[in-house]
Amino acid sequence: MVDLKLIAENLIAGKSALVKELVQQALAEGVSPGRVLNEGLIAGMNIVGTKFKANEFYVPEVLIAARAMKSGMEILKPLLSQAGVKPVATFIIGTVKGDLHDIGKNLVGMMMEGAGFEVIDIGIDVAPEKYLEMIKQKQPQLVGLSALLTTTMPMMKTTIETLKNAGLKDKIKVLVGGAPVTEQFAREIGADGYAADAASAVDRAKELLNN
Ligand code: B1M
Repeated sequence: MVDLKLIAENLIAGKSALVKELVQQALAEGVSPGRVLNEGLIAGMNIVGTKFKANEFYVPEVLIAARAMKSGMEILKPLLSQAGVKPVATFIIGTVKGDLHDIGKNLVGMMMEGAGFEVIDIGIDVAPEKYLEMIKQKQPQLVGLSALLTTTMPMMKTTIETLKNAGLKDKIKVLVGGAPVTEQFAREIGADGYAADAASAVDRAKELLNN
């Protein structure tokens, strides 16, 4: 019988092929996709997040672990929807208009996926109108804006105002982040939350959804 902790441990170690193999084995032994997800992949990514916050892991280790998570998720995804396992929530993330930086955004997306969120990545240089269109289409509970340039930070405010003007802001929570962004700036522009790094983004997202 596969110990689900072994899936978590190999995910943390970034062993993609082994994670995939163990996920397949657990399913073949009759473990439910939901348990494999929660006690294997999500449990592993939680530890990756904790290590990242504690500076025990850096960006490369997180990316390698996220790749291992994705290899397990490829097998689980169709089975989870068949079994009616719902994601924690839907999260749309993008880098705001004028800004082409995507490494941090991708990391946030991966950590959120690792925490059980359905993540819809709408890319870089995302205009407020594109956010609007995607929110209407996908109906997320949470929207993430990333900016790495001081010159694109005001675009976060413009995006939030666009959502307000369209009457959508009350229906969703907006999380912002990126190297130059601060908690105070987030408050000033009317965001619901701010996170300094990808692991904290998961914590903040969960707090926002519980409020
Ligand atoms: Co650019 N760049 N860049 N760049 N670049 C910076 C950001 C800069 C600080 C470098 C510097 O001058 N020291 C500077 C900004 C200065 C400023 O505004 N104050 C800068 C500049 C000026 C520029 C250009 C204008 C350069 C030029 O062309 N003259 C240009 C702008 C292009 C544009 O966007 N329009 C430019 C271009 C580029 C590259 C294309 C070459 C490349 C981007 C490649 C890519 O992303 N695919 C690049 C890079 C790589 C950087 C640096 C070196 C690294 C950024 C990065 O990926 N960090 C950066 C300097 C630096 O930070 N040391 C720099 C790693 C990443 C994991 O961290 O993105 O901070 P970060 O994400 C973190 C957190 O911020 C947070 O979680 C992540 C993980 O913990 N986070 C969120 C991020 N988004 C979040 C969202 C959340 C929550 C948390 O909720 C939704």
